[in-house]
Amino acid sequence: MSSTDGLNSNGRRPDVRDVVVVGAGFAGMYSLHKLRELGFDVAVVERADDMGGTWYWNRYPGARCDVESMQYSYSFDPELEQEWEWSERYSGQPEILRYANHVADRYDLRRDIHFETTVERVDWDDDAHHWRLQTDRGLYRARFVVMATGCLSTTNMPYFEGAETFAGPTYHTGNWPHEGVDFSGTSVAVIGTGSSAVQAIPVIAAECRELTVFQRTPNYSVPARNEPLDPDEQARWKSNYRDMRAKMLEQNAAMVQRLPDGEELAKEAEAEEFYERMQERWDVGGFTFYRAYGDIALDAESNDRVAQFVRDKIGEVVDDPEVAAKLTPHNTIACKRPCLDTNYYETFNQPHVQLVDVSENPIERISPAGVVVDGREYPVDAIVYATGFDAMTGTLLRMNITGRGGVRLADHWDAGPRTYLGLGVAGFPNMFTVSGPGSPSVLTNMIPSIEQHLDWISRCLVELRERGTATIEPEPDAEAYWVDYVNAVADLTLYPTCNSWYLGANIPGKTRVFMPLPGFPPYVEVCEDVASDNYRGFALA
Ligand code: N01
Repeated sequence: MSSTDGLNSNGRRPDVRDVVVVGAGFAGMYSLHKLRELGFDVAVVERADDMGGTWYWNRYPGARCDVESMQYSYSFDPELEQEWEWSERYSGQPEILRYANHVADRYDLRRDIHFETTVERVDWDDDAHHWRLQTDRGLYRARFVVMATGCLSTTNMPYFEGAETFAGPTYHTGNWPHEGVDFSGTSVAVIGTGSSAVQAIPVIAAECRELTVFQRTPNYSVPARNEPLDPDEQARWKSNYRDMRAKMLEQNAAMVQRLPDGEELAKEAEAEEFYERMQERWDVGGFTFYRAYGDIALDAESNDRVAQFVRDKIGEVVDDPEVAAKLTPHNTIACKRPCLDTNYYETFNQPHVQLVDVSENPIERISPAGVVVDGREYPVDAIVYATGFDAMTGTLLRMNITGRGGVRLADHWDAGPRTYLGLGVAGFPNMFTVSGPGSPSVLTNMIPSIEQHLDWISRCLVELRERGTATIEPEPDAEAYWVDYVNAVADLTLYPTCNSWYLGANIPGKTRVFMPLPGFPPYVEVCEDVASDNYRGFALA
């Protein structure tokens, strides 16, 4: 497609592309492939020097996907899914990054990706009806922008007095050195006990001389039971991939579990039956644990029964009762993103690993020699910040986006993110957010969610092209309705009851709003319905 026969090309400047996609992770890669195949003139801008998004940045020891390999992959090309061989039940970061690179080569993606290009401002030009993206490598113009910026792509570095005075090296799990880090013979501090730390701690402990973990909130973790992928299982999936993909899309989290979902209420189960069911799932490993009963995320009494099962396990696994008590959470289980682990609790039985509880006495400061808590200095050679991300909104807000009439996205989202379907924002025409706030996104297997969004966006762009429609944007009423709807659905669950990053509670000053929408299948139905009903709730002009 030439630059003159693009979307509503009348009077269009030759340097205005059809679409600029921001980000070259799994969302950006599929955006490029899909939209290019449909004849759009697309460029991708990416701040990293290569593909992979999350899997490019998160190279910390033990980084691994919590979604099983046969399901954490693209479905758009049956040949691709047949030819790629996964080696483990859950893929490690290096293997996922190899897969991303394979996809990039197979579909010749690199030629339209501009690496090492950071977006600094994004402005809608009301007169010209296009976006201007100012980057550190120059200006891009596009009729449409696709924000494929990821949900967990801006790291959270909490302020600690004296952090800059620390004499040794510091690392953040979300921005790990590519050459790797050799911890052998050293003493290491890990700050944080979220999913990243739960994966990294056992691996760092196996390498270093001494490990000190600073824990503000203990976390529930269930064994992943990772293992080499059984070739028969891989063959079974491959011989039936279309059906399996369809089954995945019927699930709330867009992934099938190893055991069937229990529909019964946990609080009503007989003690023996309850224990056997939970134990079976504990042994099988993975998120199937949370599907044992139908009401774990809905009913406080049922939830606490399941939480107690995990608390008891911590007590059984951890030798020192004081350490076990510190590691034992008392909040709602699965309210923060559940962790899967390989020997996490067991690691605290090793004599060179110590746990420092900073829930009541926060980290006071970082000294040149280490971490200071309650007046005591813990000397270390290196500090690993496993302190998470400014999730879902951080990266979008950092790009200084202004929409119609110069309205800043930061102002429009002052009281929390507002979107329609998690796909668009009122006053920000022709801008699509992939897995944006208000969509199931982080509560699902991300790759199917990404594909669903991109399939919807590309259908929309094709239809606009066919009709000669220049702009699409959510109507303010539709957006307001959607924000209320997302909150109402979240309030049916126990999710809003703890300080999670889903709520923005991990970032000081961030407005607390539950950002993702629970439930993938009903969401997909609404998206389809909206598109089929002439993009109901969107203004087309
Ligand atoms: O980050 P987190 P993460 N002083 O925000 C602590 C995905 N992921 O990088 O709980 C002391 O969960 C903080 O304490 P608290 C997954 O979706 C996926 O681990 O706020 N501690 C917490 O313990 C996951 O949920 C995979 O009290 C401080 C930790 O830092 C998401 O990424 C693997 C502190 C941050 O935990 C984020 O996980 C890994 C302070 N001032 C991650 N500030 C997969 O397998 C923060 N903390 C796909």
